[in-house]
Amino acid sequence: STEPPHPVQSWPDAFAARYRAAGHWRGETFGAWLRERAETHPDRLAVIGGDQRWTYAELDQRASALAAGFLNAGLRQGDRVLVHMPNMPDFIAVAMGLFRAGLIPVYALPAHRITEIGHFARGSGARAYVAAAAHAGFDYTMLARALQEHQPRVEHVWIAEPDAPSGASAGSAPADPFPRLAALYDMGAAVPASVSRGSDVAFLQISGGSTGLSKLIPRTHDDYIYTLRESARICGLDADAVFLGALPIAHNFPMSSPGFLGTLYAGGRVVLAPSPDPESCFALVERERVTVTSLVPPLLLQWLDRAPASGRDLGSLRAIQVGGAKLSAEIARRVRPTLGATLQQVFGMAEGLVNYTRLDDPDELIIHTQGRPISPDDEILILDDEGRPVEPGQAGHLLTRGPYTIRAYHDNPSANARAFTDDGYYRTGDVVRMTPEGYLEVQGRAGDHINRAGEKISAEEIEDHLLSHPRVFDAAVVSVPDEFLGERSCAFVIPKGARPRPAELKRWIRARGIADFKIPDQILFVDAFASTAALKVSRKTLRAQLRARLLEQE
Ligand code: J2J
Repeated sequence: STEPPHPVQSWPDAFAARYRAAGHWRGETFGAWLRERAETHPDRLAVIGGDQRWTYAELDQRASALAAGFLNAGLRQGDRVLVHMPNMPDFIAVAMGLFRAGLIPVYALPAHRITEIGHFARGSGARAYVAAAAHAGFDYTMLARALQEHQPRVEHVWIAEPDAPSGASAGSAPADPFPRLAALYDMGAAVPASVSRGSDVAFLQISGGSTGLSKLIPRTHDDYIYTLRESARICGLDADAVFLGALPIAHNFPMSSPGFLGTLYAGGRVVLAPSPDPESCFALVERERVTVTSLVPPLLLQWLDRAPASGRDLGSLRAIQVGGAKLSAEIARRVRPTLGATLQQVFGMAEGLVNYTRLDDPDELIIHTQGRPISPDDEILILDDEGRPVEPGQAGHLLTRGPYTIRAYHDNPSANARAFTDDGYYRTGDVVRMTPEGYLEVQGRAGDHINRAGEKISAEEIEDHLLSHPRVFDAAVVSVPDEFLGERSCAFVIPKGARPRPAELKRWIRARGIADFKIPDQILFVDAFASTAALKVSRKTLRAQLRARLLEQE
């Protein structure tokens, strides 16, 4: 028998009432709005990827067919399901199918490996795992096998096959024993458009994890759909919008700001790129007349470098959204002249708060700021180290609460005690200043995570992996400015006895089953961390000292 999902600590009644009265929360659900769209414009294209082109009617049918399939297999409303898929149409069918059945997707990134997936499975109590067979040279069926060995609660595994030319797989039976996602589709099943209420948790998103391991973020239909509706409006999306999913769409940014979900909400068209590589994306922009996409700064740099000589017609692009990490003004300035589209800076977080520069803002704001909040009910505090509001225009710690910022992580009291104030503000860990116009400029970060090209890495998590090596006495991981990645990771290691080779340590960490982007870019050996006079420094101070030492040397 299944346990009910952990109760979610949500907004106090007075706040919820206010957000409903303001029209932010409307009791809409994912399952219901997809059905509505499919009824109003059944033949309009919704999802394009690989050799698939699905209309809204087809997407809606697929969502119902999968909802029926999941329930037939024995899953029950409220059960959590790990979704581990790259950009492929089935990702969207699975997400919509789970929503429709009242099942709770837990989104993992394609780069995640067994250690992270095991952690999400434990934390969410997931009963099922849906993955692509293989992607970017990695075999996810092996991961599925290891997962079921370690987490017997994960009773079900379904594997999605990427498109194969028809007949190609005929003779070759799959090597793994797992049922195929394709066999789960119960086409023609009669399924209600939605079994959920607006206030129900719709899915669990994964936090960047500033300290320790990633936390699970419960998002409700009401709060997330509010961000989709407003994001689509702020980004000018309508039925003519063609959104290119270039980043992995499991990321909160290309999922919801406005991302593929905001595009579908607005009745537009989603084009999925299997890889963010500029050449393959440019080909899709030209072929599908893409109007908008979302990029992280290093990817934007590649687009800017390669667009002029690509020979592709990129004239359909109207807006290029950039977020996930700080964009420098120099690069921001190149967007319009090179790509012929408006830059939109996006500063958001999976926990909630999202800021946008508006498309018609003066260049000054578009180039130099990370935008202003979505909602008039987003409350922003900028505090000094003692917790007092800073003077206007000064930098400080950003705290926020509002109609789409969570009040607590999923089932994690100790993280909640650190991350939320008593009156419900989320401590973002970001250091910002506010301009006289009310726009935010991200100055840096108080926490010790590394923002590597938009991927967040917890220093602590990687230190723990290093410490598991028999020849590592101590380790400290820090971020270092990097011209291309924004930041890269550097591990300082005190060896125990003979010094291991850096390549050996990297192999060791990789073999522990974690995402590649978390493997330190650089490993430096030192005899000691701090002078003996300062034996008892905090981990945070230590990391700051090591970072300073490294920057002095460069
Ligand atoms: C500087 N730092 C930024 C920016 C995020 C939209 C856009 C991004 C995310 C995201 C998201 C930044 N400049 N423009 O979920 O819906 C850093 C901050 C922030 C953290 C959140 C969305 N945009 N950041 O990146 O949950 O440090 O969400 O707190 O992955 O990324 O990371 P994440």
